[in-house]
Amino acid sequence: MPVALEELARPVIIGRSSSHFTRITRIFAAEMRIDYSLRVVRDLMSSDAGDYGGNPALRIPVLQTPRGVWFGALNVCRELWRQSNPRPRVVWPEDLDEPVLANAQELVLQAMATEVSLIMAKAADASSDGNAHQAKMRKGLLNMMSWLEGNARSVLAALPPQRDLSFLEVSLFCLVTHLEFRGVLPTASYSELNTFCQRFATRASIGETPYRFDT
Ligand SMILES: N[C@@H](CCC(=O)N[C@@H](CS)C(=O)NCC(=O)O)C(=O)O
Repeated sequence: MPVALEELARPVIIGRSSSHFTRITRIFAAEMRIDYSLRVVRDLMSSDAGDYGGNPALRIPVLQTPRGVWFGALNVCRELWRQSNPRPRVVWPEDLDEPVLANAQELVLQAMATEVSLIMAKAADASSDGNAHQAKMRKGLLNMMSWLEGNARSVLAALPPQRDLSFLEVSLFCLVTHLEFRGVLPTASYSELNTFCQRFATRASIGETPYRFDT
């Protein structure tokens, strides 16, 4: 295949190396051994959907493929999985059929979204810390983190043992390490979550996708 066409066929992840939702997709790409290029969105305050690969939500990540564009981390991960060969055994959110597992997934994604809101509010207005809704969001985030810390052991034990990867573990890892990376919350006291992160960080896909601010 000529080089230009090969480049076109290579999927493009539109995102940022400092973004936790983007990192989920980059870990999946690494685990699925999918070669991709990263198109960095430099200004997250842009209100031009074109800067986000056409995503009307003005959010990252987005995946561009010859078949079309995929909005959002879960969609992106599923498409990367569909493109992989062999396909690893992945536990997806809809496979989590026990309350502790399903609730853990809900709280991880909600905590990630709350973190985005807190970071974006601060970026837009450095004096926003005193706002009542910010205080509520921080309280909710602390509540979610203590729930996750208290339930981490049973969550991890309840995951199907015959798996290569789960969306839950990848997103949990990205959440906990991002809180520390962005200085949103100190995480040292979450010993169960830190033990999980240390173990999960031994995967090659983690070393290949460190958080950093794109220059
Ligand atoms: N539902 C989306 C959420 C993605 C999201 O919130 N991404 C953040 C970056 S980590 C973002 O684009 N923030 C821009 C904004 O809040 O305006 C997903 O699952 O991918």
